[in-house]
Amino acid sequence: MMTRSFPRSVLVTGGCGFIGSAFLLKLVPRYPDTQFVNLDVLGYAANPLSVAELEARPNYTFVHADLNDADGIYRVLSEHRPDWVVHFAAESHVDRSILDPLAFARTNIIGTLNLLEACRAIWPEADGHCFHHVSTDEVFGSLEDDGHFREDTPYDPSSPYSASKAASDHFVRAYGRTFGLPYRLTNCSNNYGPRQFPEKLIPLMILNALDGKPLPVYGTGMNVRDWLYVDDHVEAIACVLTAGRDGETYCIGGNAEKPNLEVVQEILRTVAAETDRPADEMAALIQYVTDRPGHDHRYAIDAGRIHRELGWAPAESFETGLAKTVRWYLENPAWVESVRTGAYRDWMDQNYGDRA
Ligand code: NAD
Ligand code: TDX
Repeated sequence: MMTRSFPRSVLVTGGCGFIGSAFLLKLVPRYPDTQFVNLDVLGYAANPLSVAELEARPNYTFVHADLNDADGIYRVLSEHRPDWVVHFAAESHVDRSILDPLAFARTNIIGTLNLLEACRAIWPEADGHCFHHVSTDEVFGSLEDDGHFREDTPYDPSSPYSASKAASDHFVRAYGRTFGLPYRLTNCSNNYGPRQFPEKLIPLMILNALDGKPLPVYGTGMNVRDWLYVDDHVEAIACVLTAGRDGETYCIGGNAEKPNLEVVQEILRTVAAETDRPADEMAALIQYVTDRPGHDHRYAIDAGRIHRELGWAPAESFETGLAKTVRWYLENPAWVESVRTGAYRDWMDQNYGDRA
């Protein structure tokens, strides 16, 4: 297996979001000779507190920019001239995509195209460059009770979110074939872990259970997701960046399939073990609510390729990853409070307002 080192400069989009911040928190200290540029619009799901500890590092810079502003994106890329781009930024929540599909088309499709165009402009030669597109297993649609998604599974997206991610995947591959853009693409399963915005299942359930608020389970609670601890995902991307091949796709999964109801019950057990709240009192908070329209029944990833070819495998089981996650939310009340009260927006204005 041929490997390469991290280059002089890497631009990360969406680095104030959940997975992008986990990527920066791990890799900025690990590669002090690489300059990391975090490009983020600071949308509702961004929290600069997540990456505040990186501000003091000389190899880290934040740039406030919107993927939908083609000229602005071109200016940022021309100024920083990154060798690699790792593209996390997106509208990421399925329920919001049902309420406002156009916002997803704008950022996930047109925004990705603006970034691809800027890369094409600053990278006249493919050599030494890389566009890493972070995508989702939701592009493959829904599985029945058996079978797994693999790199060659046909696309069949169900939600406006997954349709917009599928479109962006197609554009990335088209830029590879048509313009010779050097890209790598990863499709991964549901992530969980510290610093995830509490609109997604796991942090929502943790925080609502702690607050004694209802725990809304969609439909029967029998929909299945394959849970991947966020730091395992970060290591998988680092592995593809250094050891993967251009023009290739890698599926990343956590090997941890669970029906949603089981996830919620496991969360309640973990919260009960870490606090003095009785699990049966919290279980009474579970409410079965109207199902999500177009709700995919099951996702499951066959991560055999990245394991065989690049030697990656998840380090966390669902139980160990969930215990770390619950503990993180308990030990970081300032982060939780900033998200809950919206105070993080004032913090953003004070700290980043002048950089807009
Ligand atoms: P997130 O919503 O937590 O963060 C997204 C970040 O992108 C935010 O910081 C936001 O401000 C930024 N952003 C949004 N629109 C932007 C724009 N127009 N210009 C610049 N920045 C913008 O999302 P996440 O969960 O960290 O997901 C990151 C990526 O991983 C996404 O591409 C998502 O599709 C993909 N993904 C996520 C999961 C998951 O379970 N969370 C699973 C598979 C794939
Ligand atoms: O309140 C809830 N109740 C509930 O039952 C929420 C928010 C979710 N759910 C269900 C819907 C799903 O079956 O839990 C499951 C997980 O839901 P989400 O956390 O919204 O994730 P999902 O829709 O599976 O998509 C996630 O994984 C793939 C990410 O949000 C995407 O960005 C990623 O691409």
